Amino acid sequence: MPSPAQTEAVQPNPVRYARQGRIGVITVDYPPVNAVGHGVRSGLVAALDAGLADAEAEALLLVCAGRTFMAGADIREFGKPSAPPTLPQVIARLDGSAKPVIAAIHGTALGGGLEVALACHVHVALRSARLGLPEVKLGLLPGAGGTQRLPRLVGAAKALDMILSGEPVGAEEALAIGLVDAVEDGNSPLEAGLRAAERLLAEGWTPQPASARTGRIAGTDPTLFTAMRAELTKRQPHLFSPHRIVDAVEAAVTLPFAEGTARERELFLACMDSPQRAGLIHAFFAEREVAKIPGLPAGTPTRDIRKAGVIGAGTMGGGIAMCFANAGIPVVLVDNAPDALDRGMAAIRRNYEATARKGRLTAAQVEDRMGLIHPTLSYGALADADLVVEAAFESMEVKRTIFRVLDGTCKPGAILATNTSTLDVDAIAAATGRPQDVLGMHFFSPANVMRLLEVVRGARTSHTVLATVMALARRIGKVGVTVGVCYGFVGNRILQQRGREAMALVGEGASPEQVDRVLTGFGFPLGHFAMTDLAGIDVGWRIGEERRKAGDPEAQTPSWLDVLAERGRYGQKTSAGVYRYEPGSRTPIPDPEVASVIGEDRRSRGITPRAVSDVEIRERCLYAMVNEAAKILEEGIAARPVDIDAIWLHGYGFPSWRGGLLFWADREGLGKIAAAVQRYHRDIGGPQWCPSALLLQRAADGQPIGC
Ligand code: T1G
Repeated sequence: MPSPAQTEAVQPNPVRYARQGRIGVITVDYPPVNAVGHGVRSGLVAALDAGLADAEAEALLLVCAGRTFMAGADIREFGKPSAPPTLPQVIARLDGSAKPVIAAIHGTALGGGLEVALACHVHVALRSARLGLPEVKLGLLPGAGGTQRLPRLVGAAKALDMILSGEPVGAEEALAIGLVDAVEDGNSPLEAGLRAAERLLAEGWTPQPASARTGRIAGTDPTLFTAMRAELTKRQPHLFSPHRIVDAVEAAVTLPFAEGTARERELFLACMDSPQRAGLIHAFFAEREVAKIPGLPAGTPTRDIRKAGVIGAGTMGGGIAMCFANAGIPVVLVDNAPDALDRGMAAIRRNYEATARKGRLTAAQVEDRMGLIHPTLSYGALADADLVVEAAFESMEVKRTIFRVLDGTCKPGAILATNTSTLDVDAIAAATGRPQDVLGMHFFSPANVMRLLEVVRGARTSHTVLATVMALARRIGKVGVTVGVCYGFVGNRILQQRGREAMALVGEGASPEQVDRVLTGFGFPLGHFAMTDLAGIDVGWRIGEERRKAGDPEAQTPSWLDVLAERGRYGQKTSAGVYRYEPGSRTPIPDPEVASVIGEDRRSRGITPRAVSDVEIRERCLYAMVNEAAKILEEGIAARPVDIDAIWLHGYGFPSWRGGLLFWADREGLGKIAAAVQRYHRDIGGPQWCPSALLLQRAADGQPIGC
C-alpha cells in the first residue's frame, strides 16, 4: 500500500476553490473516499483562506467530488507523526469562519469527514447519504470534535448511541434527530449545496456554530453515563475505547466547549496509543487486503453471474441460496427429495420472516427474495446457470456423482463449486471434463449470516474462475479468502488443532467450562465447547462414524463427545450437549451428567485427572493454532499471514481488537510461543506439536510471522 507521502507526491492538490456567483465553493477531490489525509487538511485550510479573502464570496460551500463526502481521517496515517495542520486545527478554522460555511453531504460522511461537516454552520445531505462516527470500530473515538458537537446537535443519549455503535444513520433520520438541517433530492451535492446557500442568504440567516449550541445538552440526566458504563462493563468487558467515549460525551455535557474539546483530545490520544487500535485497524485493512490475490494478474476478466444454482436444500444449501437471493441473483435450489425441498424452502421463509420481525426486512422484501429462489427436483433447471454450488452430504462418492451430472447438464463456462468443508477439491474436479471451471466455495454455518467464504483454488482452477468467484464473494456480502487444497483448508484445519487440545485438556482434568472460560476470557465470543454445541455435536460424530465404518485408520476412537451424541445430546438443537440449555435460552449451563461421562471416559483410559492451569489451557489451545497456521504458510495453503488473520476474524470470532491470529502471535512474542511449542512437543508429542520450521526460524531471527 503506497504511503501517504508517496501518493501525495503524485497527487495534484486534492482541494480546490472556485466561486459560483456569490458562493465560494471548496471541493475535496481525493479518491477513492476523500480520506482526510495531510494533503486534504492542508488543502482545506488554503481553500478556506481563499474563500475568506474572496470579497465577492458571501458564503462558502464545502463539497466532495467522487462517490462520497469525506469518509474519515486517513487511517493509513495512524501510528505515524501527524504533520500540521492537524484535523482539530482544520476543524477550529471552519468553526470560527467569519463567513457561513455550508457542508453538502453525499455518500458516506464518516468519522473525521462528518466531524468536518459538523464544524460547518449548516449541514445539508442528499437523501441517499449516510452519516456516522465509526471510530469505535477502529478502537478509537471521534477525535476532531465529534464527541462535543454531536451531543449539541442531537442530545447526549442519541450521540452516545451513534458513537458507541459506530453505525451510520440515513439522511432522513439525520434530519429528524437534528444532525442535518435539510435533506435534498437529486444526486449532485454541488447543486443541493448551492440551492441551500442561496436560500440561507436570501433569508438573511446568521450562522450558529454547533459548538455554541447548548439547548440539546442542557439538563442531561447524569445517570445516563453511569448506566452506560455499567452496560459496557457487562456487554463489552474487553474493549478500551467505549468507556473513553462515555467520558468524552460526559465532558461535552459537563464542561465548557473548549475544555470538553481538550478532554476529548486526551481521551483520543489514549485510544490511539492502545494496542486495540492497532489490532482493529489491522483487521480493517485485512478484510480488504485479502481481496487482492498474489499472482492473479490485475484486470483478469470475470464472467457474469446472472443466475445461480444450489444443490442440496439442507441447512447449508438453504443458507447459500439466501446469499444469492439477498444480492438479487435468481437461484435454482435443487434437491432429490420433495420433502427435503419443502423443508428447505420453509426454513428459508422462516429465516426471512424472523429478519422481518426485527424490522430489517419489509414483508414485500421477504416475498421478493423468496421469489428469487426456485425450488426444483430437476437438474435440468441448471442448464443456463452461470454458477452452481454443491452443498450435498459430505461424502466424496456423493459429490463426484453430482459433479459428473452437473458437467453433463450445465452450459460450457458455467462455474461448478463445492461447499465441502474437508474433501479434496481436485478429486471432485477430476470427476468433470472442466476442472478449470471447478473450485471450492466453503461457506460457514449459518451461510446466510457468517461473512467468511473460503475460496478453495484447485490445481487447475483458472484465473478467470478465481477472479469471478472472488468478485462474487464481495457481491454477496462475504469476505472471500483464497486458500489451497488440504484437509480442512485453513480455518477448520486450525480449529481442529484447538479442538484436539481442548479435548485433551478435558481428558487430563480440566472441565469444558474451564476451557471455555479461558477462551472467552481471551476474547472469543464462544468457548470451544459452547461453539461445538452451537454447530452440533452430531456433525463430527457422524463424520467420525462414517470414517470408522469405512475402516479409516485415521478415524478416532469414540470420545466422550461421541458418547453424548449417542445419547441424543447434539447440543443447542436438542437443548443438551456439552452443556444443557433452558428452553428458549442459549446460555450454556454445566451439566453433572456430562461430568460423569467425562469421568467414565477418563477411567476407561486409565487417566487420573489432574489440576490444569488456565495458563496451560491458553497456551495449548492458542499456540497449537499458531503452530498450525505457520505450517499452512510453509505449505502455501494460505498465501499470506493476512489471509489467515481474516479467516479467523470472520469465520470463528477471533477478537478483532487483537488484530488476527498471527498479528496477535507477534505481539504475544514468537520466541515465547516457539519455546512453548518445543516444550509441548517434548512433553506431549503428536504431529500438532511438531514445531513449524517457519515459526522457529522467525523466532530465532527475531522476525514477525504476521504482517
Ligand atoms: N482511510 C484510508 N483509506 C480508506 C479509508 C480511510 N478512512 N476508508 C476506506 N479506505 C480505502 C480502503 O482501504 C480501500 O482501499 C478503498 O478506500 C475503498 O474502501 C479523527 C480518527 C468508506 C464505507 O472508519 O467504512 O476519522 O483496498 O473497499 O466498500 O475522528 O471504506 O482500494 O486500496 O471499504 O465502498 C473513520 C472506513 C476513520 C471509514 C467505503 N472512518 N471506511 O466502503 O470501499 S478514523 C472510517 C469504510 C477517524 C477522526 C477519526 C469504507 C467506506 P483499497 P472500501 P466500500
